[in-house]
Amino acid sequence: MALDLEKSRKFSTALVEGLRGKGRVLILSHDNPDPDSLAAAMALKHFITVLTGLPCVIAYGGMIGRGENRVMVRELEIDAVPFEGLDLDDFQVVCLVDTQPGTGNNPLPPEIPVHLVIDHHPLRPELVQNCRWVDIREDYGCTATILFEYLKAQGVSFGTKLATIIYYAIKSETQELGREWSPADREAYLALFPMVNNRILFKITHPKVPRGYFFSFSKALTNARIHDDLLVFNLFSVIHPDMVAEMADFLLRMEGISLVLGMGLFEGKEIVSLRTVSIGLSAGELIQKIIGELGTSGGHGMVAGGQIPGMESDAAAQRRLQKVLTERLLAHFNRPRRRGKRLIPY
Ligand SMILES: [Mn+2]
Repeated sequence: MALDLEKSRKFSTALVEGLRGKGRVLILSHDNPDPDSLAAAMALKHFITVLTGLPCVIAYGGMIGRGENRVMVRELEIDAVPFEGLDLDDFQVVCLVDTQPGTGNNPLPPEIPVHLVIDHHPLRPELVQNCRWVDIREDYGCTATILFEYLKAQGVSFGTKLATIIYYAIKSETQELGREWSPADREAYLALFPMVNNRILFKITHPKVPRGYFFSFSKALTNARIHDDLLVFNLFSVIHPDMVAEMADFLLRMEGISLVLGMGLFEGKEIVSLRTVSIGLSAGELIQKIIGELGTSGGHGMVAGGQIPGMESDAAAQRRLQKVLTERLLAHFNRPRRRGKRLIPY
């Protein structure tokens, strides 16, 4: 058995008992939420609503930008609201899914107490020491899989929409069980498959995208520099923050490239993305080394991201930052400090 139903039953039973009689619940995903964090939030909301009757609000920082995710939210009726504008005094319970307090990738001010954390990113003990319930499983490919376990362990039934949400989360987060998946993710994926609305799933995986999307492709290609098996690209300004990660995945397809570092500016914040196919390299640790004191970052083995606040929008500042990040990357691998070859020659 891959699913750890015993652990999930114990944890979720204690959670339900502790929540009884409390007031409104806030469920927060990470900034610019991806399908995994939205699915985990929706599943947690369903779980709490069914078992305790407490009202829940799902909120996020940043924006939902990627075409697939926008279709997912619309077609599967994900009722998440922007964090901005919420009054935190309205909530008695605060939950974080797919993120941890104070990591820099969620909108919660550090002084606000967090009661529940469910995540699969590397545990940062100092950040969760004051939280009452913590379930962090670093060996899981998806946070949504942990929530699937709670629903199963407690015998909570759910419909085709939530099944499709969790299924798509596992599909996209693990690239169809190809990247950083665990046996539990696989079991959840297979169990959900018969319940999925495949007509909606097709709409999600084939979204229409704005014209600006193709500008990003063009910029990613023309601004990419290759240092042997490393590729660095700079999108300068982007139409939404998820664009950087999407282009990083795209460029990682190139033969001979084992690692991609990308960056792009959105609303004064530099969004940095790192992708690698090298097993054994920790992308999460490497990005912390590269971004260092400039901002915040984190991630898993093959996928990581970071953000640098207060960036100037002019091209010169962008090039300076690109130089700094590239030099740190090259230094980590003991490579010579060169400008790198262009991906597309003039
Ligand atoms: Mn995740």
